[in-house]
Amino acid sequence: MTARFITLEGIEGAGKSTLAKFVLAYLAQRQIPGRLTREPGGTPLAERIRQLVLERGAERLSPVTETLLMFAARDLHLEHVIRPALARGEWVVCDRFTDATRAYQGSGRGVDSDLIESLAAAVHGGLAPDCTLLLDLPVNVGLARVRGRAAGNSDRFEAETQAFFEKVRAGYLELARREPGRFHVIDAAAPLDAVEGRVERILEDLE
Ligand code: T5A
Repeated sequence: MTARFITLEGIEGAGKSTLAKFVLAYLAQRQIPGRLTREPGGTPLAERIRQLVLERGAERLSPVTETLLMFAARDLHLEHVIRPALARGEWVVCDRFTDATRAYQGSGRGVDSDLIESLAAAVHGGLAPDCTLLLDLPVNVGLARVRGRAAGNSDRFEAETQAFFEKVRAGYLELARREPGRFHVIDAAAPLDAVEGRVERILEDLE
């Protein structure tokens, strides 16, 4: 069976991590080798870059610096985890990938899309996800889920304004509109069993 590259995207609290575990369990049940990973992160050094971009430090990160750090982490992740796993025939399930940079740094922060696309071409060339599950939900619902959990310890992104996340959400929906063959937009405000049922049907079609 051909290896697949599946990404999960959406704003904060959409349920990506919860669903990523469901996808892994689905694969395991069918004896399909699966590898769960995330961005930014996925390798020891990329996880250190993750810390840098998420922590609320004293020094401001410009939108361009943020973009470069995301791609630096992605380059490490591709070299040490994603490409080797796909080459071994494993299905890679990745919690966020370049669409997150397009939505957060591009639509959210206003970074030039030409810069983002030229970095994407340099870092992963023709490699793109086979399937992207976009978990879409109203911003206030997603933020209520994560802010309840964070209890005052929100990271640099979680502390952003509602207006920022509205731009990110709109950016994601625009990406999905442009690539309907790759994206599946899922109502993530629905009960978890309904979300899982929808994802199961999508995965059956991918096998
Ligand atoms: N980033 C990342 C960029 O800006 N650019 C990039 O290029 C990349 C790669 C990473 C941050 O980095 C930014 C975006 C992010 O801000 P992260 O930890 O990957 O951070 O992302 P978060 O979105 O912050 O992760 P969260 O854990 O907050 O959200 P998830 O994973 O979407 O949500 P999850 O699964 O943890 O669920 C949240 C809560 O909701 C419940 C869960 O039980 C949990 O309590 N839940 C549901 N409740 C009701 N109904 C459902 N259907 C539910 N699904 C989940």
